[in-house]
Formats: sequence, C-alpha cells, structure tokens
Amino acid sequence: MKLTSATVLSGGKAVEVVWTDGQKARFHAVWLRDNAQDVETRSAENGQRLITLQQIPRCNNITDVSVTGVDELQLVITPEMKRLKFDGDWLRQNIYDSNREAVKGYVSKRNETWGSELQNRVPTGDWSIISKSDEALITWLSAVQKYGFAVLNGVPTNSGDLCQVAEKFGYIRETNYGRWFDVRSEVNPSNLAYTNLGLQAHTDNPYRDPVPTLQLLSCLENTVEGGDSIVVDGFHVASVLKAENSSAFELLTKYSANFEYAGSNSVHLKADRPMIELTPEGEIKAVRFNNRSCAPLVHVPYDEMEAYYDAYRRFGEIVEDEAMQVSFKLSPGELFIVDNTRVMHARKAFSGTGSRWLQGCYADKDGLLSTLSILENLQANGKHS
Ligand code: NM2
Ligand code: OGA
Ligand code: ZN
Repeated sequence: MKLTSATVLSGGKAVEVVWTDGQKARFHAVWLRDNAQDVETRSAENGQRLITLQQIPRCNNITDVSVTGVDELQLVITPEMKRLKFDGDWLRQNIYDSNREAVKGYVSKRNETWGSELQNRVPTGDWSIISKSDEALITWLSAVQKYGFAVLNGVPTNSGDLCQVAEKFGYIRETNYGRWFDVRSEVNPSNLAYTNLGLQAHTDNPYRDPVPTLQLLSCLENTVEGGDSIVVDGFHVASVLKAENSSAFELLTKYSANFEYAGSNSVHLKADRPMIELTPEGEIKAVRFNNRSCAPLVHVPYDEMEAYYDAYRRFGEIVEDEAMQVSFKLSPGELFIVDNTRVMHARKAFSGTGSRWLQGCYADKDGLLSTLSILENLQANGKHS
C-alpha cells in the first residue's frame, strides 16, 4: 500500500497521511520527532535511541510536508529545523490513531481461543524435523503463540534432554525446582505434582512474580493406568465467564488473589496477583489459577468476598467443562509446551502399578516470540533454511 497524500493539521501540531486503500492516520509532531530514524537520533549499529526526550524541544511543529515517489513522508520539524523521512510501511505499522476496543477483557488478535474442537487437530510438531528446518520450527512456535500450547513428538528420552527443546528457541528459566525437574510419584513429596494424585487444571508457579511464562513437560515413561493430560485455554475460560457474567469476570480482574508455596524447607514464595490480569488497555494478559497454591485471600473487600468466591467457583466450573478441554496421554518421546500465562494443564490420577516419569522445565515466552519474529523475517526475505 502506498502513501497518497499528507496534510498538516492544527497549525503544524500533527499531520494526516492517506494511503491508496483509503486508510488515514494522524501523527503528532512530537511523536514523529521522537521517532526520527536518522543516525543522530538512532544508533546505526543497534537501532537504540541515542537521545533523551529532554533533548527535544517541547514545542514541535510540522512544516514542508510532502509525499515522495519512493513512498516516503518527508517533513521539517521546527524549531530544530530537522528534516525527517518516514517510510510509508513503517508509518502504517505504527498507526495509533485508530478506534480502540472500548470493552475491557478482549483477547489479542494474535491469540485464537479454543475448546474441545481442537482435539482433532492438536498442534503437533516433530523434533527431528523442527530441530533442522526453520520452516517447521516457525510452524510449531506459531502454534504456541496462537493457541498457547503445542505437542512435540520424537523428543529424546535421556534425562535432561527436554532442555534441548527450550534451548532451540530460547532460554530456560531456572527456579527452586531446578533447571529441570522430575515429575513422578515420590515419598515425602515437596509438591503435590510429585504424587499420583489427579491435579485440577492449573497454571504453574502462580506464587512467583514474575511467573514462568512457558512450561515444557516431557514423557520418559508412562505405563500406568490414568495419568492423562488435559489442557484448557484460560483466555477462552475468561471470555466465557465474561460473556455469561461480566461482574464475576470483573471481580477476578479487579482484586489480587494470594498465592503461596512453602513446600520445602528452603523455599517460601508468595505473589499477589489477580486470577485474570488485564493490560491497561483491557487485553486479557494472563490467567493464574491453581487450587493447591491459593493462599488466604485478603485483598478482596469484605462486602465482595462471597461474590468473589462465586466468580472463582464459576471459573473452575468452566475449566472443568469437557467442552473446554483437549486431552491426550503422553507416551515416551512426547512433550507438550504451554503458555503458562494462558493455558492451564491438568492430569488425571494414576495407578500405583506401572511407572510414570515426566520431566519438566520452565522457559521464557518473550524469548520464544523473539526467535519466532527473527525466523519469520528471515523467511520473508527468503533466507531461511
Ligand atoms: N513442579 C512440577 O506450580 C506448581 O506448584 C506446580 C510444579 C513441582 C515444578 C508443580
Ligand atoms: C506439573 C504438572 C502434570 C503431570 O508438573 O506441573 O502439572 O502430568 N504435572 O504430571
Ligand atoms: Zn503443573
């Protein structure tokens, strides 16, 4: 899409640009000056901004506006008399003059919510392929971004091998549980995950701030009866709750819940965060839900505590609705990854006969998305392997 025209507004305080498809957007003088692309404003080596806002005069004005044949907006900013050039595509990607979602509690367009219909098309990759092909890796990482979870087959089953998967796209988040951890039934377990009990769908480590944003769980042995895995899209659950009872939804966003873990002698972790966290713009940003680690709630006012419990209960009922669930039983060499700020995971109880051995680790979602962005750019430029 090309720029067609540019008009100065409000005596130079802003400019309105128009593209060939009719899209219009206004940009302020101060915003354009701050985002100047020249080498005095941005380092040519790393793209970081070299100047502070204090080095830009307060009263910026736009003059001498034109649109060039190479799809560039050119203008001069006074009083510095600085000539600036902006690529039409860059402006398009950075439009802020748009109708905002007025409602609080929407899901980003990058995320697609799901329920049990995903059962028949679980996003699945193969380690032997994604470890060699960027294209296959992009597909798998995109699924994590879009659905908040994905399965991977063909993962090696030596102790610690799952770390190779996390290291393929980013960095392991080491915690009190170690760089990675064994999940199996233990004597004197430091965590209920280390038993054969069923676990209600949950996000991990809600008692940590910041919470680990990704979890990988890899299967080394699984001959028990039961022990099936279930995943539930927390953004979908939150959206369903909002649609059926907006004040219940609001209660879970409005007050911090208390989360705590002190299951081993050397650890006492606490974090107070809402069960449904929104950005200031109202996007659903994170879900924290974990019955085992919910501490006494002390931030909900007395007059709203009963209603809060009703909302919390209803959230759990929606989580347990089979229409919200995708389930599978992991075999050795299979792993699943969840966006731990969005997708909850559960396990069914399992028998004492046979053996069940999983290994888990945490990793950072921002690193995964960074790798995805780089790979996508390479692909767009025809450079991927
Ligand atoms: N483990 C598996 O967040 C939790 O407490 C769930 C975590 C022990 C690292 C279990
Ligand atoms: C966990 C967990 C599930 C399982 O380790 O965090 O939830 O299938 N385990 O054992
Ligand atoms: Zn867990």
